[in-house]
Amino acid sequence: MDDARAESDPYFSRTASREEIGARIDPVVWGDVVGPLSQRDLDQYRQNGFVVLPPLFEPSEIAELSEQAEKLATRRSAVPALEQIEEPDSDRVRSVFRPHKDNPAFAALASDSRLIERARQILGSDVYLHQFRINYKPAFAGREFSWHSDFETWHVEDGMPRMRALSVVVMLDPNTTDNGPLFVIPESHRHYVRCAGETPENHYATSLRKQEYGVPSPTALAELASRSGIATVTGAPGAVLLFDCNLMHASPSNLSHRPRTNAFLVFNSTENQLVEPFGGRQPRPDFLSEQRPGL
Ligand code: 6CS
Ligand code: FE
Repeated sequence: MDDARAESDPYFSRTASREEIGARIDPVVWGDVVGPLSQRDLDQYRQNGFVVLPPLFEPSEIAELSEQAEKLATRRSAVPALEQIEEPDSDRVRSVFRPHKDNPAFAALASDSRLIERARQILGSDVYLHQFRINYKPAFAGREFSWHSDFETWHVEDGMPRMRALSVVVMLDPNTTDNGPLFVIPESHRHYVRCAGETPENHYATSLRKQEYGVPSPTALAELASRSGIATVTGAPGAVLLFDCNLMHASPSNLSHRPRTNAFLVFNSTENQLVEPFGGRQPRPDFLSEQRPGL
């Protein structure tokens, strides 16, 4: 490892042609904030890097959010095109960022205490919304997401200093083994894959459709997966997945006859505010990383 580099940035990545698996130096559960998660939930989260909670939302709440999500998926001229991401091979909507900006149902979800209290409990501090998106996977048409650690991108491209953030996924449809569910590598959050290659300018313009940098090699993925395999995350509508920002995850295309729409809310600790991107490029736009201090 490049020791001098690591001293100034323990999570440097995409600086060399060689990839490397390093260690996480941050806690997973930061502790000291009391909340609704049980000790068992916290232990599972700490050990595996994720935990699936049974539905926290009523069917009527999920029905309303699903209806609103459908509305947001139709292209709206008032919304910057960049916030509505299309599939790599068609003009179908793949993701809508910032659904809370002009939609009361998603605005309410963004400040829902059921989510915030749990995020606070894991991160051991107050939290704020770092990124909010809806990922759509229509029947027969929703495409895959490559293997990646979100943190690797957020660190290099957005300037998130430490691993003190998490994703809260609210399932708006049943997530089943055949409709493009999330795949995770349990325990991978304890390692850090320094990816090879350099980040191209304005990488986000292509990476949100199909990510190619910040994607570990098959060798690194095999090494991580050989320890504890790959888990498929399934759940009923309203179920909530909490997963660590550095958990290796991916998802296959939806080849089934049923859609899979999920809301992804990323909470960051208020003690982990963004700084300048560690990869040396311009910060990405606000819709990918909210509350960027005036840099
Ligand atoms: O670049 C990002 O921030 C996003 N990309 C992926 C594939 N996952 C997390 C995040 O939404
Ligand atoms: Fe991701």
